[in-house]
Amino acid sequence: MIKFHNYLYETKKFVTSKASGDICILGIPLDLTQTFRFGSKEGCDCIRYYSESIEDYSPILKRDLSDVNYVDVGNILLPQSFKALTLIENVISSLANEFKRFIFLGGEHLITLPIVKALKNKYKNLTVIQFDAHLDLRDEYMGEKLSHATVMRRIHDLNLKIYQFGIRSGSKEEYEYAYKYGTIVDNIKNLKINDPVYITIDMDFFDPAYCPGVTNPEPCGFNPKDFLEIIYDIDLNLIGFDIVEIAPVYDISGITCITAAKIVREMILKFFYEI
Ligand SMILES: [Mn+2]
Repeated sequence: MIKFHNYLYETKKFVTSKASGDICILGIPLDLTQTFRFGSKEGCDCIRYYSESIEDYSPILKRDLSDVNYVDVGNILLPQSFKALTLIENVISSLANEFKRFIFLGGEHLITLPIVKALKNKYKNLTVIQFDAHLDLRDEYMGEKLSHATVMRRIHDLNLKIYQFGIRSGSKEEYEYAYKYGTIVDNIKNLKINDPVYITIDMDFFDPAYCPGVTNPEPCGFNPKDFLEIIYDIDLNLIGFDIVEIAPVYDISGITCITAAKIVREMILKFFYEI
């Protein structure tokens, strides 16, 4: 976010050695396994650009970003190949020694796999909450085990507890898998989780009327106000979160990116204000 005070993006490379702070913002511009609408690697920079239009102050939380010690370390320079996954995991393992909390701006949803792999080494019993229209529980998609359509299955394979919320799309097999393991939750506010939590937000969780600029829009979704009311209401030991699957080329008015920027601000101020 440009509003993020120690913005270091102009070097257009990863500059964590110059950065310091409690909270790290990292862009992960991966757009590798899309099969429908492309362009998610531009998401991180577009969220930053549109964040210019929002204030630092949250009138609901009565807190201000200027009172939070965060740093935007820019984007990882990535090849658009599966080698990127190892690179992402290594960078985040290194960041995990320098920072206490993490915000990742995607990029496609597959980035959540190396992120979680890196963070679970430091945070035992890491629990993952997914806000998404899609289950992403396929064992493989178009012959590929690693895909934005299989990412939650691969995370579940790591023996991590996952909760899925906002789901309204998936194959029969994915739903059977979800029911077998009880991953879908209807009411997120009632969850009592004492373990460290990581949240992944696929922007297609929201209704396409509010967030049209996504790779796989799915009708009948949530509105941003309902989402934020959930966020204001739940208490979690949140270690980090990501926002993925924005395709700015389809976000003509910028509303998807502005919504993402506002979510980043509110989640920082809700969960990372006193750490
Ligand atoms: Mn999705």
